[in-house]
Amino acid sequence: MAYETILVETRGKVGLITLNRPNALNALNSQVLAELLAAVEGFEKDGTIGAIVLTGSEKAFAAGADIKEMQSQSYVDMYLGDFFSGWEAFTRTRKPIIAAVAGYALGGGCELAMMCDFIIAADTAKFGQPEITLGVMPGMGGSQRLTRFVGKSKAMDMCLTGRMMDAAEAERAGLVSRVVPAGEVVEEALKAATKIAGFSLPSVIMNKEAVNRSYETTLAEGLRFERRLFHSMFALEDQKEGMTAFVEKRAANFQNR
Ligand code: CO8
Repeated sequence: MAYETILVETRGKVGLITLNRPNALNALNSQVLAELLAAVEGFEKDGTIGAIVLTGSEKAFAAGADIKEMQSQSYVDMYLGDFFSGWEAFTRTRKPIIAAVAGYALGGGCELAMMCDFIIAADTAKFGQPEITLGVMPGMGGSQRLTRFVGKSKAMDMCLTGRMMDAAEAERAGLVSRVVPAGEVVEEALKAATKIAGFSLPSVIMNKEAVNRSYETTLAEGLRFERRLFHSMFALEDQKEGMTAFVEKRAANFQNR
């Protein structure tokens, strides 16, 4: 598929997707959604890929959903079209996706970063849910995911005032996992993704599934779920290889089986 709004590359075992609508600060429209989903699906099916990095430009990861696309939509258009519900498919991706965020991650851009498994931020990153300034509210998970990441007080502050959070505040608040100098953010994310892609893929996917489950269930159920997955890992050849390699004091050679 020829893409017009994203760039898609591979770096070893890592799939790299770059949002590429520079004239609109990578605003997310229906075409971006369709192309991004197709690219992610391609990497899901590609047995040589173990992790994915999603990034934007130095100025903007993404400055939100495309306001110009939404501006004249009616309630019925939005409701019958189930506008942007397709983004849910993005969150069903099994391989890990790291967001490498520089510049603006606003509205849907912040929400897209939060749909990834973790966020590595450049020190230039700015996060925000400014929808209130447009007379609306977050519509791709901002009110729900941001609250889980940073707690009620800060999420309320962000959603109700529309103010931006810089990278240092985002790291303090737990929104991002690390902050690196501008210019190094993609390399840092690729390094992390390459490390992940070197592990056993079944174990990577189960780790991701278990952490995500903690958002959806009680502690007791989550612990039971984790234990069941843990037990099942002893059916993996990679468990034998990983533990044998440790005992034999050598590097593990995982076969993803
Ligand atoms: N949508 C469309 N175009 C945009 C967007 C956007 N979100 N953001 C920037 N652009 C365009 C500008 O219109 C401008 O285009 P043009 O040159 O043709 O006028 C170009 O990108 C450059 O932008 P600026 O000139 O504004 O650049 P500045 O450096 O002056 O400002 C800002 C950068 C501060 C990021 C500014 O562009 C801005 O405030 N952008 C809008 C941020 C925003 O409000 N985002 C939230 C959008 S709403 C949303 O995301 C809702 C998600 C849920 C939807 C799901 C529904 C179910």
